Amino acid sequence: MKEQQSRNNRQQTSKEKQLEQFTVSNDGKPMTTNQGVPVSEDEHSLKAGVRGPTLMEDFHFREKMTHFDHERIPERIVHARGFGAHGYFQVYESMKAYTKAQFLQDPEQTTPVFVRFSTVAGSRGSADTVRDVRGFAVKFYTEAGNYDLVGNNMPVFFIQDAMKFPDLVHAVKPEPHNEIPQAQSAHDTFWDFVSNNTESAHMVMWKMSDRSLPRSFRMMEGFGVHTFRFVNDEGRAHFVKFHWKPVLGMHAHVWDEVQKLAGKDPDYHRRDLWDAIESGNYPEYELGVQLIPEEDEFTFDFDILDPTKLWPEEIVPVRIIGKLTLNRNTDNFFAETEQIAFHPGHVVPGIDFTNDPLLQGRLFSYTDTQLSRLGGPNFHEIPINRPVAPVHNNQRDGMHRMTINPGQVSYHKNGLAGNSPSPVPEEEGGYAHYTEKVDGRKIRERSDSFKDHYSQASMFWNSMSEVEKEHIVSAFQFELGKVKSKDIRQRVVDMFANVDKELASRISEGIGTVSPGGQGAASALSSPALSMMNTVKSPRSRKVAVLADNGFSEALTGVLEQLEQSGIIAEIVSTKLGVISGEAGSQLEVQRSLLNSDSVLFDAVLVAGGRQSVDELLANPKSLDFVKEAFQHYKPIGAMAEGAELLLEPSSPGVVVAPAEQDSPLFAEELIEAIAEHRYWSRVV
Ligand code: HDD
Repeated sequence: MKEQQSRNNRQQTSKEKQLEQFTVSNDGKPMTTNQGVPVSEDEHSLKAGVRGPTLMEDFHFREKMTHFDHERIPERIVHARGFGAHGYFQVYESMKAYTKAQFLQDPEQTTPVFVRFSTVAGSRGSADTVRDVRGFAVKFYTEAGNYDLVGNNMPVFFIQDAMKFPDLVHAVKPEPHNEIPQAQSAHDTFWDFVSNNTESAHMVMWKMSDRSLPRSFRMMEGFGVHTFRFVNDEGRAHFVKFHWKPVLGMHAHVWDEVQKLAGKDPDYHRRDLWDAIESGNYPEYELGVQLIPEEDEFTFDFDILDPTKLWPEEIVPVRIIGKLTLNRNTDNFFAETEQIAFHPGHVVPGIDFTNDPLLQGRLFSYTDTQLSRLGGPNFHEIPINRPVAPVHNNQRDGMHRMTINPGQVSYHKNGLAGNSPSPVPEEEGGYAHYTEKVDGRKIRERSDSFKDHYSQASMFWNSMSEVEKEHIVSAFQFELGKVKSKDIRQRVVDMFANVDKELASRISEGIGTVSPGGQGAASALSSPALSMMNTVKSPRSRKVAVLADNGFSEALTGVLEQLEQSGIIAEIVSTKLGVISGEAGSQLEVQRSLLNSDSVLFDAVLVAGGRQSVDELLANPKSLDFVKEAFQHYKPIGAMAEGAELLLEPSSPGVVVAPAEQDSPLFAEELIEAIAEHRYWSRVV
């Protein structure tokens, strides 16, 4: 509702205006066939007699059924499950010195965007919270054409050459003979691939880390991964890496929690994004760039074009240059989120490629896949894919062509149409590729500078806090514990001894392998920016379950007000749906019953005081489980007065107790602080 109002109040972006031309509402309209013929009846097929067969001439039935029969299109080969939203991007300061990209020049200008977040391995109907990399794909509808930044929530990748992408994907997807397991890498073929392709070591460390278990799409980083080029209007280039930094900070779930969430709410992440936007909690991410002048290409002890390497932020600082805000949900999931087609090759003047062999291969794959997914070469005409910049060329025909190009001429050069459409010189905005000098023999080989597979994997491990290390070890143990082949398990453990001996022996302890050989840590480097512990903390839009029942203490109302003021979303959870009354008669609407709720759906729990309310809750074992599980997932817990009777460990870190009612404003403040903290890892569970 809030969102609907703000949609109407604010100015539409150029993309929204364009989409509006294709938006058709059925509200209050008479029903027609696809030919516009009014339909008089829509429940019965046309039959020869009420008990007779359906007639061939029933065009309405045939049309309705034919359309239905063809409603599905192939899902994306990877990143099949995703969720998107509209928004806008604004640069903080002109980047003219580095790039002529039109949308990065003017802080006054806003550029419409569409963002699609995704998991990688699972199919369209799989759960949101599985352990996986998350896609973070942004389409900027700039005035100089569409620019797609098709990234992930991790800054490196499993492989160095696109030639191996089909192999990687075949290995991680469900095994082909029985299509098991869904949306998981915890199986033999994935780990067989890893142990035979050691370039994956660094990315596997990220995948086994908490980065794979984001609390929300709104609370994860994004990365362009590859090294791209910024080119300015003097033709000077800088190597550039792109970062998205969430304003709410980076936060993760715990493993036990995501597994439960996959059953309790498989739509957890998409629901979170949808609800946040509907309630005006617009997700925000700052855009950061790391820049390296061309002349410094070879001054690092890693190859800056290797996609299994990041540029440590402590060596090449991230410069924050703008902000992305997501402020509108889709009107139709299929038309927008499913049909959007991203491509790393959709670049605009001022942004160019490098010779990263993974990027080079991607430049082929993305258009190619849309041909079968979206049914032909005209997918750029689907409303969500249309640039807001005008499109004029001599391309014609093809499946589902929508544009009507009048006139006799569809070739270049021509004399009949004054040689139009005419190419645009570079000085006037035409895209001209960066004139990098390239020289070499044709060869199927990898550069020697790509051969260090372990240093940065070690750096990642060295940069983790003890808690994060513990999570990584148990992730490896979980995944490898599901691998049937003992040989594969052993190979993986031996491989990761090259990252860190302690890591490998800790993994080994849990999975029946022998303590590893290998050379030990490949690097002593560390990069504090890689740890999720050093992130922004905010209570905004965190969800708190308020356990209460009839007879709750009236102090609750004031606490709820304070929570709301700090942007926290409190939901009343009780034994039954309906309305509950406080000790002095105030009333609260119950949003969820204990039956259809669970602590994994919340960031924190607050138990209200009041003798009668607490007795009702104590009589229901689900409420005790609720609090216990939140405790085991390290979540902040608050309890008011008698509410503390539901706590097992009232004096643990992150457990805030209000012994007396007059303390409630202070209690609320402490609770809000605890909620911002996210998790209390020092708690013994
Ligand atoms: Fe990819 C989809 C990200 C390597 C081939 N990829 C896809 C999406 C994201 C990424 C976010 C989903 C886009 C959407 O929401 O529609 N991919 C990456 C990143 C990579 C990467 C960050 C490494 C740095 N991808 C990669 C390689 C290839 C592909 C090396 C093949 C050579 N990716 C595809 C694809 C997909 C795709 C098969 C499936 C659906 C689509 O493109 O539109 O073409």
